[in-house]
Amino acid sequence: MLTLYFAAGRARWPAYEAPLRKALAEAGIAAEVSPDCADPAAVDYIIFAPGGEIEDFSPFTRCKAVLNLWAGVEKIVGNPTLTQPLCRMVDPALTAGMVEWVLGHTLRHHLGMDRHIINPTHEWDPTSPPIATERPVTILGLGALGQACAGALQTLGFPVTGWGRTPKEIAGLRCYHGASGLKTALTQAQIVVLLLPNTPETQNILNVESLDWLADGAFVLNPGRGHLIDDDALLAALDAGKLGHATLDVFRTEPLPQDHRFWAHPRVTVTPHIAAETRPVSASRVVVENIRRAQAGEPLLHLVDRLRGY
Ligand code: NDP
Ligand code: OXD
Repeated sequence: MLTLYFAAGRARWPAYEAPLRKALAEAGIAAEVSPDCADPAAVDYIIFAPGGEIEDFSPFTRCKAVLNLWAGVEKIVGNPTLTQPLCRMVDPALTAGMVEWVLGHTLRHHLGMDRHIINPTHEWDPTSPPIATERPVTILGLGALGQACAGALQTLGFPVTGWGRTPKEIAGLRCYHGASGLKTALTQAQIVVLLLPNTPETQNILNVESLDWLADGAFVLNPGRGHLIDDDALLAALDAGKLGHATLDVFRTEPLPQDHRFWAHPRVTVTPHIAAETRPVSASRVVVENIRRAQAGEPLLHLVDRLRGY
């Protein structure tokens, strides 16, 4: 009988209890799963989320893996007490949510929907937007989420360019990588979507210099992490008319402080870190599959590289 410690916050336990037990039963794994932990040395696996119960992992001497419910791991990856393997979340339902958020906000800006939804003077302006094939989109980050969003945007006809750390060949996608590829990937992009993790290398990737490479009037969508953008540079580019709009889901400080300029800026849309949520039913299956793998001596899925930070 395995012992699983649900250290992902008591508030989440009611939503996860039944899906986890069901997924364990379906996988034929005998396990006790609980949000209580009487004996850390008896725990086989930790199901974790930031803001949960654990800061010091050292008493969990028998633990074979820490299974994060979040895709982003910046809040745990540098924890010096964590010596166990760490897996991040790749959840098909979370991915679906991200695709919908990115498609929705891309289409809003692409079609210029605000002009018609907010039209207090009843202006009759029959200007048509370009069609998708005329609107280049660049996605920074070609991981689980970036690739899913790229595929969905391509299906609608957008020419999509992607950028990551390592070289990639993905059908229909122009892929660039590394510092040298960033300028090419961003140059003349009309919409840029940030789906990078927060690591020391990715902080402020959109800054005074790189914002200037975008097409005039470009739109920025950031469902990745707030640290990817130099906020002052973004606001300056909006104020100068270089950018058309920024739709931001993630921020350096969350909740976004009430006095932050993003709230009041007419060309910034704030969404409250809701682009994509881990969903208990599908995420429980992912967690349990990793427990099955670890017990069978098979490689873990979505293992975090602690040195790379994602
Ligand atoms: P992945 O780990 O699958 O992908 C990360 C991508 O970023 C990879 O393509 C990787 O390149 C690239 N990358 C990392 N570091 C660099 C670098 N220094 N230079 C260039 N590219 C780099 O992550 P996911 O796609 O699953 O998630 C991405 C992020 O989305 C998460 O880390 C999280 O911050 C955010 N997120 C936000 C949510 C929300 O609700 N707002 C919900 C879920 C996630 P390579 O492929 O070469 O390794
Ligand atoms: C995540 C997130 O990383 O919700 O999963 O941002």
